[in-house]
Amino acid sequence: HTLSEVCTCTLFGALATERIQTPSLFSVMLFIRLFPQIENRILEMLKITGGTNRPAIWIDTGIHSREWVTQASGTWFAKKIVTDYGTDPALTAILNNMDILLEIVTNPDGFYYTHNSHRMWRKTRKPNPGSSCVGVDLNRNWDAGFGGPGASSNSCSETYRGPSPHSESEVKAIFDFVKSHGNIKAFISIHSYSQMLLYPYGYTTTPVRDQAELHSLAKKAVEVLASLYGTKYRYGSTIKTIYQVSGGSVDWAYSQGIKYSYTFELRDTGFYGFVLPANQIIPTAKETWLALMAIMDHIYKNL
Ligand code: 0X9
Ligand code: ZN
Repeated sequence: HTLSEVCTCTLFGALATERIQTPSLFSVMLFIRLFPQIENRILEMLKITGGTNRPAIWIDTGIHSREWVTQASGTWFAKKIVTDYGTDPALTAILNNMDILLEIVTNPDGFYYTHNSHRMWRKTRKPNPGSSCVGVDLNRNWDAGFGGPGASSNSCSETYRGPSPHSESEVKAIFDFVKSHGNIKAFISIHSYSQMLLYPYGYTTTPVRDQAELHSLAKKAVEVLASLYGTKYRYGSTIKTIYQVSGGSVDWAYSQGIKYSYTFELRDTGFYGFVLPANQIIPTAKETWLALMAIMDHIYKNL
């Protein structure tokens, strides 16, 4: 699976703005890096750029297909970015120096399945050879403590890690992209639910070298998030704050030298869980955006 750059589109022109305002956002959003998966759907990444060869912020949503508020929030972020560029001075400064890369439907086969068969589906939809159980947990398939506790070797498990690191095409595509890009400053993976902001590691209690900075930036981000509606987030390392996770994407990203590697767990804390009511989508996106801006602003000021 190679990544072909179909189009590097600036979003600061009328074309993209127009496209992003159409009602069926998912189908029209651009734009680079397309390749077939098991059900021949494509992966799409929105690259928001105002120049060439810029450092970039990576944001993925929907790696777990049932976490619907994440894909919806990612869509809202895309619109927010193109709307606020040129108006919001902080965002404008960020985008004058950095790209934002948004992969909104990171698990398209799973996402389709949650709409048509099984709302609570989490994994991919690739059949596992020799098993009647389908799919791999894309957040256990990375080369970061792969095979250790905090993931399963059982293909029927919800946290099945897959046969080997980066065995899944959805993961390999991001792996190849991040490696070849070479200048990604932040890797932010957005999940739901739990209301947490997590930094590495998930697979070991050994603190990361940048723990102090990642911790204080997380504190700042959750404070600004709470300032809008009072939504309270816990924050800290994955293993100490949520549970042990091996083969997680942000642990891998950190191992690649991407210091600002964070996982968000959006609303709520379990009352509605994955089936968050629609009237909470925009409030969730708005408060999360404030936290993302705090992180991006910090990165921009420390470039
Ligand atoms: O278990 C997960 O993958 C995440 N929680 S969820 O309920 N959305 O499934 C937490 C992952 C946190 N961390 C890492 N990627 N290390
Ligand atoms: Zn998740």
